Amino acid sequence: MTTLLAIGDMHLGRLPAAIPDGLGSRRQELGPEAAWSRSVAEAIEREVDAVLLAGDVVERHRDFFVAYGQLKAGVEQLAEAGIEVIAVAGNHDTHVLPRLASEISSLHLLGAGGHWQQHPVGDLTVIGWSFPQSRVSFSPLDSFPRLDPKKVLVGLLHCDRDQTDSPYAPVSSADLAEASVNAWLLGHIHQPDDLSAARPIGYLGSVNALRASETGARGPWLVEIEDGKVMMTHLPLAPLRFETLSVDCAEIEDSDALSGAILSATRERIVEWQQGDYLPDALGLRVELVGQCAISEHLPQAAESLLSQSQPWTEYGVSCFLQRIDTRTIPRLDLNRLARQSDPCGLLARHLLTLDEPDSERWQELVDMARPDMEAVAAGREFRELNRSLSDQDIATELARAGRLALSQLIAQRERSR
Ligand SMILES: [Mn+2]
Repeated sequence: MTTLLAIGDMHLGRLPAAIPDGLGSRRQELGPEAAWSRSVAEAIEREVDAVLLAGDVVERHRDFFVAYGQLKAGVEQLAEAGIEVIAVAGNHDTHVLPRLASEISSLHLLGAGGHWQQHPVGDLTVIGWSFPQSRVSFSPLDSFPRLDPKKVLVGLLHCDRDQTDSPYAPVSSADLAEASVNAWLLGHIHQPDDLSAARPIGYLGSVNALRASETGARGPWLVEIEDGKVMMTHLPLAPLRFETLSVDCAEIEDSDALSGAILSATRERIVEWQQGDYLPDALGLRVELVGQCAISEHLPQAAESLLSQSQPWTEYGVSCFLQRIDTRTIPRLDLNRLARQSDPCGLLARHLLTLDEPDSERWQELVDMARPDMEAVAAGREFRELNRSLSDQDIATELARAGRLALSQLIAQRERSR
């Protein structure tokens, strides 16, 4: 068996964003350098054959010395353990990575100057391509060699998938699928893909959360290759993690109860993670208050004051902090009574009742009607890195939320005009 540790966008030199003042002194130990040291330790512990870096290893050109020190220490430890390090350059480190590779002897740059290059590791071959300049508006796959590989071939590439006009090496999913590799390990987009398929193709994601919007598990991937089969496992060892936490406010009758509800939801989440092998050192919470709530209209203000007064706290050794709180609760409404009215409120109430029946034809009609508008929003530039497609259920949930808000506002308007 040949094993690899594959690392996505690392951005050495960047400090993690959205750390509260209370944890400011620990910023360094929550950043990319810490994620890199942990990955190095993991690679040595697991005795992998090689460590693969999918580009954007370094944040900027002027981070040469920072990256030199940090990368060199890790690469040398790996070399001592007999583990090779193979990297491709991305759009952030087009110039600095080749310079680092020429200074650090056991760091191999693959595909320099935009020429596909192969490198043997154990029973397999890694093939990669590096950015020749920081903007590349053509697909590197146009020049992918015609191969008839006898051994397992693993592709390593920094690229922008399915973004035709991108200046960062645009490639299409179809071209990726067509290339004669057993797996594509990609860099650039910070949201990791599901790589559990028999032929994994996708983004490794950032190795540590660099922004608060990078929610969910982050870390390197263990790649195990045996009998021609590729198996990938995400190792969420990032020191900093941001997480979306939905808190159901159905039982909350008083704004003082909000902090307790958030605390217990946080605890529950960490207990879940304790079943696995890794806990982050720090956890930034993006709380979403959801559900039907009796004091829905008071929650935004309660949330704002809670957020402004909050301090980091520790739960099972994890430093937790509130990064934001969004109120998405809906007022409690008696839909069955309202649905009998022959006015706009009645119509809206009937639609909302339909949205509770996902198996009905009318439910599908409502979802289909809303899809074009919602897809246009989801495709917007600001959401692109989320790499998210909308399911019918996503649309129905959003329609129900918007509908309930509109309905409660209609009722409030009518009561005011009485
Ligand atoms: Mn990039």
